Amino acid sequence: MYNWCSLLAAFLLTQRVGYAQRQEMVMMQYFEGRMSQLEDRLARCDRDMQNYEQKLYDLSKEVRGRLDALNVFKAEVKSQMESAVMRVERVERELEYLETEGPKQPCVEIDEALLEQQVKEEQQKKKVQINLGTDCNMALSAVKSLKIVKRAGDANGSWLKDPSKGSGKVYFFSGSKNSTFLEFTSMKNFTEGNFSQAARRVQLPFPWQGTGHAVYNGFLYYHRADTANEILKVHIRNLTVSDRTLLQGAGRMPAYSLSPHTFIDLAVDELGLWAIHADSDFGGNLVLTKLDKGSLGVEHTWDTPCKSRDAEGAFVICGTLYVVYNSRYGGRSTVQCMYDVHDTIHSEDTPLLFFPKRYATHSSMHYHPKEKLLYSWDEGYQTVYKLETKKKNKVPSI
Ligand SMILES: *[C@@H]1O[C@H](CO)[C@@H](O)[C@H](O)[C@H]1NC(C)=O
Ligand SMILES: *[C@@H]1O[C@H](CO)[C@@H](O)[C@H](O)[C@H]1NC(C)=O
Ligand SMILES: *[C@@H]1O[C@H](CO)[C@@H](O)[C@H](O)[C@H]1NC(C)=O
Ligand SMILES: *[C@@H]1O[C@H](CO)[C@@H](O)[C@H](O)[C@H]1NC(C)=O
Ligand SMILES: CC(=O)N[C@H]1CO[C@H](CO)[C@@H](O)[C@@H]1O
Repeated sequence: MYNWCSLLAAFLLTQRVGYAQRQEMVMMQYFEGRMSQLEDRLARCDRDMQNYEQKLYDLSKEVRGRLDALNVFKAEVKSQMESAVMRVERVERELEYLETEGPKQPCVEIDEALLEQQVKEEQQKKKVQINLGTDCNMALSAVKSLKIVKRAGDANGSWLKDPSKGSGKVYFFSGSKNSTFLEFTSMKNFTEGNFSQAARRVQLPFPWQGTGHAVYNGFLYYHRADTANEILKVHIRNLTVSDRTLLQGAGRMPAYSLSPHTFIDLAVDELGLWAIHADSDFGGNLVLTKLDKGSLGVEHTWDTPCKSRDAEGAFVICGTLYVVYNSRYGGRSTVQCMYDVHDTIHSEDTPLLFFPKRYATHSSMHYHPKEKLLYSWDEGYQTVYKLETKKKNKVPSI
């Protein structure tokens, strides 16, 4: 009984073991099947992936190709637009120049107007002398008319007058670097004279750079070429260097991004001599420095909020810096930033001041404090802007 029982148990056990073995094999087969299915899918996936990558690559190649074509097209359109604008601008200037060359001779009119003004100034001299320094509370209110006085010299350059008493001389700096310049005895000689004969050709002991020169009381102040920031004061008659100074912080970037040759711009106003430069340590903003006319010593320096980016020039009136902006292709110049060292004028409260002409590229602007004129250089044309001023609004400090 016991044996039979154990036999049965053994039989059942082997059955069970056999069953378990079969079960295992089935499972193994099942797993193998799944594995090979998965492997198949993986392989398919791989192929798909490669396909997909290839397609993506082809697509991006095509897109790149089209973008390139588009860029070429864009550049073409842009350059065509630019040259069209430039041509319009040229024709416009030629027309204006021819008009001024006409029988009415407005250049002479200017000269006469200036003479008249000078006579009046002579009469008012005493009054002016009392006012100077103590009561300089003028602000620019408008840039009025434009006169094209002459067409001479390079595309870039500068011309200016000596604003000190009794001098009507005109100084002419063609180009952006040279060691010579021309001196004319009067505006009349400049506009009418035989250009090569009327002028005195002055050869400086050291070359100048940029378009930011200033003349005052028979002295020329200029940025010495091939130095970072050396300013020279040279007596124009005997050509001796009477003073020199280094303008700290200047010379690492152009003062105005649209006039890349000028690193230091000098200006004369009712209060004296100023230097304008852009400082890369100061976000490329303009720095205004008051210099002593006599010794070139720095009297004071102001960091202004005015940017050098897209600026083409600047001038100072009664201690207020006016910065003129334009576009790279020449457009309508606008005073968009001012900085008043007396803190009575604020850019935010002042409307934009537009220049009268539509297309212009100014390589220099020099303010004449007595005449209230801006002597500027517009692609080889010597032009004069008449400025209108008003009394500064006394803003009560809060
Ligand atoms: C300097 O000016 C003279 C004429 O004014 C010109 O002939 C010469 O080429 C100029 N030099 C440079 C370096 O521009
Ligand atoms: C201007 O000067 C040049 C030489 O300096 C001379 O050849 C020319 O004839 C002069 N023109 C006039 C109108 O005097
Ligand atoms: C040049 O002129 C200035 C002003 O008249 C004078 O101070 C200076 O001594 C002169 N220099 C020479 C070398 O003649
Ligand atoms: C004049 O200056 C502009 C930059 O303001 C420059 O692109 C141009 O080449 C200059 N022209 C000459 C003749 O030097
Ligand atoms: C006042 C003066 O110097 N005038 C000069 C103007 O230019 C002519 C030559 O074009 C000279 O002969 C004059 O002397």
